[in-house]
Amino acid sequence: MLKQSSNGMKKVMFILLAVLLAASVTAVAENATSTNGVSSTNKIIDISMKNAAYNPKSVEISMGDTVKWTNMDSIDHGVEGSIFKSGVMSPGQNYEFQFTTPGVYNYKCPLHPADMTGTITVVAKSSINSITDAAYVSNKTIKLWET
Ligand SMILES: [Cu+2]
Repeated sequence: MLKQSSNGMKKVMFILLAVLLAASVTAVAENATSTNGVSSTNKIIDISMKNAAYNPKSVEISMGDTVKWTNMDSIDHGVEGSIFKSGVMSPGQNYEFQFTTPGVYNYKCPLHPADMTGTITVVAKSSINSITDAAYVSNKTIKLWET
C-alpha cells in the first residue's frame, strides 16, 4: 500500500520533471531563434543630404537593413520613393526606412526632383550561406550516424 503510493508519487514527479524539461528546451529554442534571427544582423546605412545631393547616391544593402537619411544641408530636402516618403525634412532632421523586400528602389527629393536622385538596391541574404549551412548540418548528421 505504502509502496504503491510511493510509486505513484514517483510517476507524478517524473511527469512534472518532463514537463519542466520540455518547457526549458522550448525556451532555449526560442532564444536561439531571436539571437540568430534576421534582426540581430540588420544594419543602419547612413545617407547624408548636402549641397542638394544624396551621399552616397547609390547604395547596396541587405534585406532587413535600415537606411537613415540626414539633412546636413542649409535648405529643406526630402526622400520620395515607391514605398517610402519622408515629407519635407528641415536641416538637421533625419528619416529612417527599413527595407524588407529585395529590389531596386529609385528615389528623389520632392523639392529638387530634377537633379537630386538616388538608388537603394536591396539584395536577399546570401544564398551561398544557406547552402553552406545545409552542408554543415548534413555533415553533422552523417557524423552522428557513424558514431
Ligand atoms: Cu532637395
